[in-house]
Amino acid sequence: MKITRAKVIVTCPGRNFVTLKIETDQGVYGIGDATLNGRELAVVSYLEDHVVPCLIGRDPRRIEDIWQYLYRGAYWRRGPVTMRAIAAVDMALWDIKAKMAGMPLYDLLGGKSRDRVMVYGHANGRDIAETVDAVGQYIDMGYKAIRAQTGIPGIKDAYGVGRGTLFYEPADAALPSETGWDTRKALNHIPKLFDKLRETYGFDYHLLHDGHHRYTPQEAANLGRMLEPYQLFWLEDCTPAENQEAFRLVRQHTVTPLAVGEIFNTIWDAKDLIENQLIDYIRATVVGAGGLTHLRRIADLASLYQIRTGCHGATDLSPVTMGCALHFDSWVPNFGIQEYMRHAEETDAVFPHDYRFDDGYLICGESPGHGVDIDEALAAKYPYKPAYLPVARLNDGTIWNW
Ligand code: KDG
Ligand code: MG
Repeated sequence: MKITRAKVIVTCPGRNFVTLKIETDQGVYGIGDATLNGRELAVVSYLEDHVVPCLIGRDPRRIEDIWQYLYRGAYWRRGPVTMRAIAAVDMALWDIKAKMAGMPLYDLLGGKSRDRVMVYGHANGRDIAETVDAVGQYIDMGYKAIRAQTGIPGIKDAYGVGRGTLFYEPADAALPSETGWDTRKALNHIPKLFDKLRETYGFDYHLLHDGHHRYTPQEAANLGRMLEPYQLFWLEDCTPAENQEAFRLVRQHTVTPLAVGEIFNTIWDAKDLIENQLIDYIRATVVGAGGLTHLRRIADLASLYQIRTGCHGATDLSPVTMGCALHFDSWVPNFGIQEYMRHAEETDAVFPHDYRFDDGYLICGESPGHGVDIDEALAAKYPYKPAYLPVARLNDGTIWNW
């Protein structure tokens, strides 16, 4: 069996996506996601110029060998561009193998460990009242877990507050827009949001919050401690994790569960966090961390320390990643939760898929492979549109973490 062709498809049905389609001499094809928000065309070039030529003629069944070939063989390891390209190839190859086997992907991974996958939605509002209302709308839709973000008085466009209350799309302009940050104001305001949420909806629902790397370790520890009375499911990305040791300080001061990893590329980004039990949830996902082949390794290491998974699932991760993540979530023994930001209708139309939402859970389909396809004719109707993530600045103009 041989790979005969690999095609990179760029489309913008509501937002940009980069998709890899690998075709074989046996008529079976596989689909992978390679989207890197705000830096899409770098991955397109990496794939078209440096990966696709090396794939033609290879046996697509040798998933592990091809992964190692692209990772070790390039000499230049790791990094978001490299690992997204590898992830796209890996997803497509698992898709091909599962289609050949006539199995849904979760069966090939080892079979289901659960019937359905608990997801969390992203509720936001310009102020506390709007966010409380948005959380209520998620509860009405059946969600058991909701991440709550709110506008903060005196901060221009705080993270997580988008157009409308149930939809969030951070890549919003042809050049990066500028948002603000002020930790003092955030520390004053965020606990009030969770106080109101618990007062309104009680303690039966899981509540989450994303700090989006804005706090220093000491500030994050302070926030974690102030949020303890509200029993969060997790506090996400409370401080940057390039220095994995930073989480020790946060950990020492709060029992609020900690989650991190949406920008991690490999197991090396998480090794110290996991081995020292500095986090409770690892948020790496299929497209970010080198595909299913590598994500499995991260999850297995985490399982030794009772750390559970919580895959990133924002709108910039295409339905292809969501499909793969759901097969992974259905199988992985140490599953925690899955993020689920709904895609625009145009996105769903370009990527026909067999997963479905039911009462706060996503359920992956039974069709062979990962269950997500691409309608190429429809995709061609939505040309690429440059869109950047914003940057954040402090009041004095200093660039801050985003
Ligand atoms: O591309 C960046 C987004 O995926 C990110 O800002 C969303 O933090 C995010 C999340 O947790 O979904
Ligand atoms: Mg996040």
